[in-house]
Amino acid sequence: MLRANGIFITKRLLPSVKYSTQIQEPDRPCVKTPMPGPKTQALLRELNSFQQAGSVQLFADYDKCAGNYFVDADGNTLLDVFTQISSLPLGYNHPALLSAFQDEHSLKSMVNRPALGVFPATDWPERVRNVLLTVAPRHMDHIFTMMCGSCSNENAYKAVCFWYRTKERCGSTEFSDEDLKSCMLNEPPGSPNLSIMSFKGGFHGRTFGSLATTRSKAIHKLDCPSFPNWPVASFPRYKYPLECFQCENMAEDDRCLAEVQCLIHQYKCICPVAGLVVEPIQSEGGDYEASPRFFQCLQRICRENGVAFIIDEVQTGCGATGKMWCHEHFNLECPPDIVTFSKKMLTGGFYFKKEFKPPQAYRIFNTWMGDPGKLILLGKVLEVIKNEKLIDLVNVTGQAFKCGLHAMEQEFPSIMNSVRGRGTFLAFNMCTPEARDKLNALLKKNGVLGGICGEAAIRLRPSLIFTPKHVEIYLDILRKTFKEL
Ligand code: PSZ
Repeated sequence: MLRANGIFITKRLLPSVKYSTQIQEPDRPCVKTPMPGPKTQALLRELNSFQQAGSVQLFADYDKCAGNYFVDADGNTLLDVFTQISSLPLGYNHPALLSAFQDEHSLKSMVNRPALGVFPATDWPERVRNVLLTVAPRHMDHIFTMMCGSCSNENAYKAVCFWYRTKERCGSTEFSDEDLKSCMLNEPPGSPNLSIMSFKGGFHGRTFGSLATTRSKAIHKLDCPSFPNWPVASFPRYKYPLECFQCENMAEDDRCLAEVQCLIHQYKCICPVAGLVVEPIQSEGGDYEASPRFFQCLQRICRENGVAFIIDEVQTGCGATGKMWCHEHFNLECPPDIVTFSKKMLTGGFYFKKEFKPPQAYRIFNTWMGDPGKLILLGKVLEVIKNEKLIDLVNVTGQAFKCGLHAMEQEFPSIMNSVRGRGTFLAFNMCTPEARDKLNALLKKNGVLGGICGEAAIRLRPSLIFTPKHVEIYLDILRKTFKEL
């Protein structure tokens, strides 16, 4: 039996494979100095002298980081449940990744970084097929690679607008003189009045187009010109525990869906909605989830109104929710039109249906369009996920983690509530924003590097090699920290 803070799970649940978690890593966190420690403070002063370094929490000693443990400049060893904003699939210094460039061909593929849109390597088509397309969402067999999450969304929106205008031109790929002239003045019809709808609390990036759809916090958007006519709808805010509020939460789904429907109609005359972008679990905005039914209905509304349905899996993709893609939990009637990714996928990009392939070359394009080196690493990551059944591990660990958090919620009902999420992609709320910030700071002092989101939530984003053993360590420290609050 394994004990996860009062919750017992039988060993039978654990798949009988050797996990890479058996790679060398510390047994427990070990904090030696106050944080930021003296070396970290000196580095912060140095960096801040030529950069706005106010966001930097710690400097890492990446030579010493191992598995689930982050080691900072002052030698503090922390259990990492935030993993570089949810972007480390296999923890730190995984042997499969450290050895990825040992052969000369892989090394040269990394060193000679091509402009992928014009001079890809001879093995590029095979590599994309053997790596990215093997994990493509069902029936999504087209893909562009990109640099990061923001530019994946940015280019997905462009692909949607090309698709929409091509439909308006009845499939013709000819542009009128008026189109050609007006777009150079940023005016319609060449630069058409079209919009991408997003949700309150959504986060889709910080470049101008993606930022226009980001609605999580004002600080991300302030002082940047934007698209005033891009609509925003409510995203469900559920009451917890879910099983006690089924009717209320279903009514909440319906309220949000009615708003989407209404906005699409309202914007037909103002700035027609070409696409709608949604996170399967709103992450940066506060870890708000929605039911499969909500997503099924949302997709239906999009389809009925000729609106492209874009799912942003930048944070939720690559296994942490217990499926490769979080939207696989939703049993959608048909595949989404576009699925964007980055973070744990190591390269950015987006999967799309054939009809979203731009009619002309060079329209979705930039110099690098991704990086072959990252695809080599991703190939190794996917091999490890498969060989070591890491998605099964996520489900087992996630179950222990969620049970443990529910037990804590009962033990400390006045402090924490609303445990939620899928797989190890979990979160809970603290009673106040201040208590949340204090908890996160104290957790660090006690050896846990964690993340926050929304107003009062703690978000858990361990890598895929987090096991029930790590859950137990986390919950022990959480309990101890609650008593210090
Ligand atoms: O402030 C934070 O906590 C951040 S900073 C970046 C993120 C959260 N997330 C990136 C992100 C995302 O979570 C979703 C759902 N879509 C797009 C992005 C943007 O990706 P990047 O940062 O690679 O441009």
